[in-house]
Amino acid sequence: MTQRRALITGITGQDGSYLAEFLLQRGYQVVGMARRASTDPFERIEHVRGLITLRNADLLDQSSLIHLLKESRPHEIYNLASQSFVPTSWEQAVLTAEFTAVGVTRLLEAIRFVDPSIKFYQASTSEMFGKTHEVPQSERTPFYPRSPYGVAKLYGHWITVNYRESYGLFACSGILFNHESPRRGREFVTRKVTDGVARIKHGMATKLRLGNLDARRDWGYAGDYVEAMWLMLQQDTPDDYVIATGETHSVRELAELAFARAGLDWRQHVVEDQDLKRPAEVDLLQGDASKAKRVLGWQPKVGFRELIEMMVDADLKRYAEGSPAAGLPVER
Ligand code: NAP
Ligand code: G4F
Repeated sequence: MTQRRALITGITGQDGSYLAEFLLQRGYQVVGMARRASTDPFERIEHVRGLITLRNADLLDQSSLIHLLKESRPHEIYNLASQSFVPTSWEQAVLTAEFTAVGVTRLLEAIRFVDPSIKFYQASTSEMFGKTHEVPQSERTPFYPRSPYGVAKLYGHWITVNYRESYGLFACSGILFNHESPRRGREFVTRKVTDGVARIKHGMATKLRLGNLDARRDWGYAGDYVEAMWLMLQQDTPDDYVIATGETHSVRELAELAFARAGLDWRQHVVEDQDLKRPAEVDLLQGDASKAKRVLGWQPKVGFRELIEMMVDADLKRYAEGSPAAGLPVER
């Protein structure tokens, strides 16, 4: 049997790194798409860099995508690349749409042009539910995005569905709820908190400024979620799936748990900052992943407490070792 080849866009991101590991373990030949940078963005995939092929292309550039597909001839494409930070989507709304919305069409067009038998995974998001119509949210819940990011992702979702229905592509949209890990970017709230805890514990800071403490999210572990992406492309027919834990917790609960892990009282360190609140908020996300459980046989393995403790422990260790990757403060 020929070795399966997978192309991952967004290979340098959190999910790209876990998915690359996962596919390598299953014997795949992995090609990672990265955009050209003058600095080295490969920190998250350093440990697998010698095992994968890296290629330059950009979701903004149609011909680079066509060339990449012609050259790498993948059986499966996982489109994880996007401008993924919600607050930036208000500051760079047009660019977010170019990457996160129209970029999906460029990739689907490249598939149509080069090889319509390629299976396609689109990284959709619970942000599409936004101002939620019901709790919990499933594949049948109406969408109401609340940020330019959410709107752009909704376009990406529907163009994936449309190309499946229009051209018969094997195209799946995974509606993933928030998923985190020690590799999460420091601007996202879980990692901002666990990084902040470690900095405070090591005497490098005393306060941590946060925005809306009442917002609630369904937080899972990224390592569990990449398996669901792969499972979607192994089915007989393409479809869309919600991937979530089914639990919801507030940012306040997150802070309490993370500080307690380091023996600290969050109330002495967390400062609520109005400037960090969003123009329009998604107040409550809680997913119903029963379809994924029934059809894919998928369910999460890591719970909320274990996830946050894993992240705090990793950041404490990083600072204890004086890692240069410990980085600069993020005030977002
Ligand atoms: P991430 O860490 O922010 O990674 C995003 C990736 O996209 C990076 O590799 C980035 O490359 C790449 N990228 C951005 N613009 C690009 C462009 N124009 N051309 C090529 N590559 C580009 O995101 P993540 O957490 O791994 O999430 C993966 C995907 O799932 C994203 O699409 C995100 O929106 C979506 N999603 C995430 C979650 C979550 O909770 N993590 C939930 C639902 C959906 P650079 O290194 O060059 O910046
Ligand atoms: O960690 P966040 O920035 O993630 P958000 O906005 O939910 O988006 C993430 O998950 C989506 C899936 O639903 C992905 F599609 C998206 O790409 C990204 O990965 O914020 C979570 C919540 C928000 O309600 C925010 O207002 O935390 C609240 N929050 C409170 N203080 C904060 C802060 N968020 C950030 N980033 N920084 C704060 O200081």
